[in-house]
Amino acid sequence: MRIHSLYSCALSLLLSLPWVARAETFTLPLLPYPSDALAPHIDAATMNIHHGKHHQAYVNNLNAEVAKDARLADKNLLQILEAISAYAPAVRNNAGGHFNHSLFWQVMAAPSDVGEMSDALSAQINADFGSIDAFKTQFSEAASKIFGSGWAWLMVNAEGKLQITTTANQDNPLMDTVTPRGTPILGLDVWEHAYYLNYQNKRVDYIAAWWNVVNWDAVSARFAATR
Ligand code: MN3
Repeated sequence: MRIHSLYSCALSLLLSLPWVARAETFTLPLLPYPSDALAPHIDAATMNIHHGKHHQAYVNNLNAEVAKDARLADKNLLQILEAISAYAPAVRNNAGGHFNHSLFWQVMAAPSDVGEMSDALSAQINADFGSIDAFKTQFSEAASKIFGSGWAWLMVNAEGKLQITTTANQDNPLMDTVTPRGTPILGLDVWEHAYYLNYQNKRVDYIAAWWNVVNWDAVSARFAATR
């Protein structure tokens, strides 16, 4: 009897601890390259602050929100984003921030390691935008015109076509609050924290340099996964 009640007590204590009951705690992913790998296009100091401070804060804040809302306890990031209208604004900002930055690191690489666009991706870009250059021009223009903080995306939309879209703050096209929706395969962060140390107010220069570090192998793989 005594052993049983001790066991019950220990069990209920364990289950009351959020990190035991939760299926997942969100963690900061490692950068897939050294922080100076994208230089001179994106400098190491920017990468260290952006990844180690900004992205870490989104992860920490998301975990704090999960601890407050039991509905989030068994949800993965994709499930949270696709039903984001159900949750507090802080969930939207920080789940978005965590997803967007996790994607951003993956779709960049050192200039010597960016690979090539797959035949399937280049064919789809040609079909949907006319040419690779036309796509890059449209994407760069969309990114440069975002007022304030946000992201530019290349996504696969509901019709299976490639589409350029932009979102404010840490929103993304997976969210049920965002129009148009789709699956992002490339994203560009145009928050000032992404470029201000090196480029100050010259967002257009940052965007132009960023094309040198777009990881086409990774973008092509994301495109293939939507087929
Ligand atoms: Mn950012």
